[in-house]
This record gives sequence, structure tokens and C-alpha cells, in this order.
Amino acid sequence: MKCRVCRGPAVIEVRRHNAGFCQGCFLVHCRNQVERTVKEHEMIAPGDRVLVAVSGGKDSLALWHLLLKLGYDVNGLYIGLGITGYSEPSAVFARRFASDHAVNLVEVNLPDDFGFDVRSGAAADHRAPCSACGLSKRHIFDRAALEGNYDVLATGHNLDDEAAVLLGNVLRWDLAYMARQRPVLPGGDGFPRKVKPLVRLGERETAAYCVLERIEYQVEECPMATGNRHLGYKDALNAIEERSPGTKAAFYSGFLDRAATLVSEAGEQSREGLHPCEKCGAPTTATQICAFCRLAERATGQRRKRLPMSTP
Ligand code: Q46
Ligand code: ZN
Repeated sequence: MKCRVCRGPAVIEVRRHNAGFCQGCFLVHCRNQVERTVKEHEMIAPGDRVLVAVSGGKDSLALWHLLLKLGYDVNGLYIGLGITGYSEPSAVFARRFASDHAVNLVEVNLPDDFGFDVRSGAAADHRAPCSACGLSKRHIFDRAALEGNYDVLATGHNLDDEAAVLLGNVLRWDLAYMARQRPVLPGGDGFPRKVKPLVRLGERETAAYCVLERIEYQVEECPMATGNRHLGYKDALNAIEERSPGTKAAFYSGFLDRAATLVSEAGEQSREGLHPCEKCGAPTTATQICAFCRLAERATGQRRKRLPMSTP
């Protein structure tokens, strides 16, 4: 197979584009896809300070690298979730990337800074581990971005992730969750602006990008992912994609083109009735304290005055 751009030997095939790319042209293709997404959705303005949510995996490290290559001012935030055998090695990849590229990595550690880990938090709050984990990550990322005076919080959700989440939301016709899938969520009301610049790249592409750019990343899956229903949606979409390449991208881009604005009202309604959590100040619809503070209280069995954290 030949590179679609320069006709040299291809090193990767991207079936949904029905195209192969050589190493150099593939890296340019990835940069172009991200640059186009950022510009089209007005994700990052010149001079904005960006905080990227870093897990140590391929997507977040590829995102950090791509945004740096595009000339943005980007720091990383890693959250240690206290998952035995997984969190610490993941942190090593995040730290290595930061030192190799001379960029700043902020670290927050759930057990050290908040007194619980994902497993104990989930058990205490009667949630699935991924639910406690997602709630904690969203809370900490939002707060770190606001307290650190960042203009934008970027996450490494890729096309496969977004298509799988969209399938789940469509199966339940959950309009408010669909609204949250827009690639840019405006800031305000106690939330930072949130962007997903990788929505035009599939996970095979972010993995290949890391390999070709020699970015080492955590290859192991989180041990708590087993049974996560998004994995089932991913498998279903992969089976469809195998028969009809391009369906996944058409499904997600069709949502952006034809449905995202229709559901945006549901997203705005979900922000109505928000008021500051009595404990941490984060926006919540709960009567007194937010879901994260409740989880933290249940997990630690104690009432803290104010949850600790500071971001440079
Ligand atoms: S880290 Fe957390 Fe994922 Fe592990 S516990 Fe689930 S949500 S699977 S991205
Ligand atoms: Zn709170």
C-alpha cells in the first residue's frame, strides 16, 4: 500500500479514509485533524492557557504532544486514583512525558489528598467503580482548571470513545447526556470551558501516533474496566465498522452536524438550578453538598472543612 499523500510506502492504513500514510504524512495528518477540530469548534484562542487531563495512556499523551506541536501553552494534570498495580505505573508515563518535553505536570492523589481511593469510594457511596472514578475525576479536573486560572480544560476523548458514549446515550435517548457530548462545553456557572480536540482521530490512530513519535504510554487497561458498558458499545460499533468502514465516523459527525444543536437546550436545562456546594463551592443541584463531597465524606467517614487542593 502507498501513502495517499506522497506515494511512498505506507506504514499505517486508516480504513475509514480508505487510505494509507507513510510515517511523516501520518503525523501531519494527525496534526491537521486536531488543528481543524480546534479551529472549527473555536476550542482554544491564541494565548489561552490549557490544562490537559493526563491519564498516562495513549490518548491523553498524544493530545498533550499534539497541542504542544501546534504551539499551545499546555500543562498536564494527572490524578492518582489509588488503583493497585495500575495508577503508579500510569503516573510514571505521565511524569516521563513531562520531563522529556520540559512541561509542567500537576499531580493530585486521591488517597493522599482526599483520603480514599476509587475502590473504597465506590463501595462507601454504593456506586460502580467507574462511576465513583468519573465523578472524582470530573470534580478534580474542573476545580484544578478553575483554581489554576486556566482558560480551557482539554480531554483526550477520541472518536471511538465519543461514538461509543453516543450509542449508549441514543439507546436511552438521554438528551442531557447527549448535549454534554458536544466537543466544546462553554465555561461559566462554576465550570471551566471543556474541549475534546481528538474527536476526529480513532484510538488506532492515537496509538500509532504515540509509537511513531516514540511516546511511551500505559498499554495496560485499567483493571476496573471489566464490565464497563462502554466497552460493550465499542465492541458493537467495531463489529459494524468491520463490515462498513466509516460508519463510526459518520455516526458521530452526523450527530455534530444534525443533532448537537437540537440537544443543546437539554444541556442548558441541566445547568439550571445549580448553586455552590456548601463545602467546596462547586456547582451542584443537590441541596447542601455536591456528589463528590458526599462521596468523600462517606468514604472517609469524616467531615472535612474544605477539601485540599491547589494548582500552579
Ligand atoms: S480509570 Fe476509572 Fe476508567 Fe478505571 S475505574 Fe473505570 S473510569 S476504567 S477511564
Ligand atoms: Zn462539594
